Amino acid sequence: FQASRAASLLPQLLLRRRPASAGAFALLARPASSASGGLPPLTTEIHPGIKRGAFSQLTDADVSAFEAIVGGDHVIKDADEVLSYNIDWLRICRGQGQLVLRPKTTEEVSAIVRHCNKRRLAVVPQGGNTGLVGGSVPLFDEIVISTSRMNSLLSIDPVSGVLVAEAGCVLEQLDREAASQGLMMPLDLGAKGSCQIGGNLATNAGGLRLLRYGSLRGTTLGLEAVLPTGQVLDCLTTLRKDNTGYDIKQLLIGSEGTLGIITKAAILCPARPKSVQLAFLGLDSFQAVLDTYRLARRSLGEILSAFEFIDSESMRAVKQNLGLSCPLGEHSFYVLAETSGSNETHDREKLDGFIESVMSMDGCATDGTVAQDAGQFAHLWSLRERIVESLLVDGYEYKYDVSLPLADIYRLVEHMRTRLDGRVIRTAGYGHLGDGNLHLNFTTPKFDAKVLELIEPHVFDWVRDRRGSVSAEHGLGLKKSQYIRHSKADFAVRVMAEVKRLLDPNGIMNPYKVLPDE
Ligand code: FAD
Ligand code: 2HG
Ligand code: ZN
Repeated sequence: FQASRAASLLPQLLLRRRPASAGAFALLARPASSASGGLPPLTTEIHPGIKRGAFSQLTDADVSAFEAIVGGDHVIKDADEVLSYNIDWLRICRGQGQLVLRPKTTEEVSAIVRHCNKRRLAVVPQGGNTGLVGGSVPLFDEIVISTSRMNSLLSIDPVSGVLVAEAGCVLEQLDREAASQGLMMPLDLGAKGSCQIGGNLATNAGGLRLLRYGSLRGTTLGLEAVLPTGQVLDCLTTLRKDNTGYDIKQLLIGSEGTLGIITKAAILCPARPKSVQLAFLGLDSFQAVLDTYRLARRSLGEILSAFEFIDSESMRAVKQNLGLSCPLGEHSFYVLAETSGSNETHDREKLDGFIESVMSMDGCATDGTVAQDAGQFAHLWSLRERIVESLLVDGYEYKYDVSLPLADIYRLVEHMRTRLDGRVIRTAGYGHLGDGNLHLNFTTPKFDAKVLELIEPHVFDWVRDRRGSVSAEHGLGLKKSQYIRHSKADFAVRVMAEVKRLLDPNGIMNPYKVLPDE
């Protein structure tokens, strides 16, 4: 698997073999060697302004009631065991929860929540705990309700492509089950080995192939959830078309655990592609990235399944911090363009045509290679998927996930690079170009309040001024909730608060998240 210069690329294309399937995306573990290895500070120390809501304190009688519902083995009280449920994946939030409940059924979730609502006990729903905005862990003593034991696949219909599963099913496992029926899950992300479908729905996760398969708002046909009062909302239809009244399930999708606990979902799975190809290109300007994307849309059309970009700083992070090798030389930008289709000969002709045009167009890609087997396919994807993990090795990470008009996407990175010059280890920009979604990250050896002051709210203001979104796909959680008005009209936020009050009159469901302080 050699780096191929422009001149040698086309002959190589004629010889390549292609992977039969989309390869395996293993769980991206959080690096143990991260400089932020110790316990993160308590979130309440970082955010002293947030005051505990007027919730009750947990009593022995509450614990006994929970034990009666889920069984003693599924009530975690041991402080060491509870700790991992209090800390987020990025290790920048640490809550003070004392209790974790691990229900098995919707009825158990309902009984727990009913009790909590009656007693005014605050709760946090938690899936795989891979969320990146501090939404999945407590701040104070909220009770964690983990969906991990609710992990049964309920049905897959190979004809309609509808899969029905409990919320705690891990995405990668569902994808394997779907594969056994010639189907695939419509979303894929680096955390697929740990994140759960309930968590994906709660965050409306986007991921690597949204450009092709669309958002979970479109592919979710039905959903069951336990509302903050303990009532079960049964919208678990498997129909493609159902225009009877308001689509209440959409309220739960993307609500980040603040409106209820998703317990089951029906997802429409596309057919698994028979042929998947991956081109990896080196480019020397962001304009070239945009031109290449335009060309990809035109020449690859319906088979284009991902178009991701990586800047040189992000590439340096995976090389330096994880020791991964890049098959191309140094470039300002890299692009992964993937196709998924049903006819290898046809797809291959299209990809060859695309690469030929890209390489011959002045100012477009100057270097490139194509995955020739499943191993190369997985390796090329790991250069993109493992950036998130590699940045953590630097020490402390300041993470932003924004939507912007394509023309502005990289201007923001350049602007911030200048602003933070000399103060950070790196300013890295990468993301889902096809979705207009930039992942902008800054790293320092350890937390630096001055750096944070230079970033926030400046970066959010910059995005607002260009009518972008301050959260493209990770959600608002705890970290971005105060900036919701940068992307939503004041009245829209008031309507959201009314909806929250209607469904959660006591405010017990994931407090302090998503909506700003009153
Ligand atoms: P958690 O982290 O446990 O929870 C996330 C939020 O959802 C919390 O607010 C929680 O309270 C709530 N929640 C969880 N389960 C439920 C439930 N059953 N009912 C109600 N609320 C619930 N995101 C993207 O959009 N695209 C990506 O490409 C992407 N890549 C990632 C790569 C890595 C390596 C990592 C670590 C994260 C990535 N993410 C990405 C972040 C993403 O939000 C999560 O990976 C995933 O969707 C969260 O699922 P989870 O089960 O881990 O949820
Ligand atoms: C990805 O696309 C994830 O890799 C994580 O959404 C992005 O952490 C990030 O910046
Ligand atoms: Zn992403």
